[in-house]
Amino acid sequence: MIDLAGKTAVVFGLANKRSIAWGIAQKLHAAGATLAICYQNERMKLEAEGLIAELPGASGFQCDVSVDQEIDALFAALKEKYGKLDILVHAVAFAPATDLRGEFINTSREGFRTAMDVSVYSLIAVTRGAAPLMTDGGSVMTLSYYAAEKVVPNYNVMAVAKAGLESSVRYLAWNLGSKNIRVNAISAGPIKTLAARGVGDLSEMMKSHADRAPLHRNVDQLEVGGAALFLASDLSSAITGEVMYVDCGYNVMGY
Ligand code: 0WE
Repeated sequence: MIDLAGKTAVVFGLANKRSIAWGIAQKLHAAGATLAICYQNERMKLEAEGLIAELPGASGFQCDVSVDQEIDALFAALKEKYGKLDILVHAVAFAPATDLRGEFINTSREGFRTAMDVSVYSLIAVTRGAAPLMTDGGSVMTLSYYAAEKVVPNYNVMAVAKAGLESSVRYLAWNLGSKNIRVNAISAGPIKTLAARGVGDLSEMMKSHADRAPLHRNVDQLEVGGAALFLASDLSSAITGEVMYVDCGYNVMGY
């Protein structure tokens, strides 16, 4: 079993029990990590704190990753409480709903800016906050999706953001390698989360994903959590800058 006793992890992106962040938090907690779990705002607080209370020793923090002062305040609080960080999980994305349907050519400047800011720049910003606390090295991970490299109708501006996110993973890996901080992405198959709920034909997409994938099923949040646990642990000590697929093999198919 992987043992993360004595390791501290900060997790961004908890909204509810369907969040990928929650699947990852549960797995890291079961391995013995101390958890700091972040939710976006007051609106998310009640539900998030209810979940966090299920994990003994875990603490909740409010942090909107699109606001620099909130990131600064969060890492000051984490430094005060834990002294050191080992693991960072970034499970945050957002694009305006109007830009996730219809014609890509009509992507708005504001939608593009928002998608890049919330879904890509935030990884750079939180990694910058965490790096000085990762004094024994560390593992940073984010969540991506196959549409970063092949067209998935309607994913639109989020696909451009995920491509930028995967590139940011490589540049952060290169930047932080000398500090023994590894940076990777998990490219998860489609999962019914709050973020995916607004997607019109998601059920149909998931069915076709299950049909075509070598394992003939969909992935769940805890399976993404299992891969995150591996990336958080020393078992992955030579893996950085990588995009790891947790998609039941969907991405290997050509037809
Ligand atoms: O990354 C995602 C979800 C990203 C997402 C979803 C929303 C919906 C509600 C980001 N921002 C928003 N903003 C909203 O207002 N996925 C991988 C799930 C997903 O989203 C899709 C998909 C899939 C799969 C959007 C269109 C087509 C397929």
